[in-house]
Amino acid sequence: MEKTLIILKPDALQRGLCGRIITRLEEKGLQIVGMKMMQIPRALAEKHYEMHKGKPFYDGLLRFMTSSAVVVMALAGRDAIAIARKLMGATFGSKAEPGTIRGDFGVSNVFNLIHGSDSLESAQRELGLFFGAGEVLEWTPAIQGWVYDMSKGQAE
Ligand code: 3AN
Repeated sequence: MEKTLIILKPDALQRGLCGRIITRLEEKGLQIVGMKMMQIPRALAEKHYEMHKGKPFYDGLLRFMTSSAVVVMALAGRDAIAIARKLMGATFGSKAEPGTIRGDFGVSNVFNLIHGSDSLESAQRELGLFFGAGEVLEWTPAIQGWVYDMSKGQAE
């Protein structure tokens, strides 16, 4: 199964929205395979957002992401990366469609509640940054055969 890195950003925790956001991800059928809380150290935030270095919003983004506790999750599922991105909605809360996490819970273009990896390459890189050996678990949900058609030996 494909895996993606999700971060519930400081505003999600400060506003008490973690439960509702995680519920949406779980209800869709994405499987939690790793989850922990942390306050992201500056050096880790720099690595995570290295592609944005030099952009006008970079310093503010790093200050925000390191300002308070976050929840970091590894989610697994068929097409988990694209599915999570769709559930999140567009980057800016002001533009995100209703029905998406950012569209329903936020208006800010900076405090946008959630991060999700944007490609297979990013997911592998980001999971490696935030999770150490043994922190992402292999487990099979008992209901997997009702979430996916497994009759051909793979999730469909
Ligand atoms: P997304 O999180 O939707 O993948 P990216 O990867 O383009 O968005 O940007 C990473 C993060 O940088 C966003 N989550 C957002 O918090 C912030 N960001 C991106 N563009 C801007 C901008 N123009 N102004 C302020 N913050 C921005």
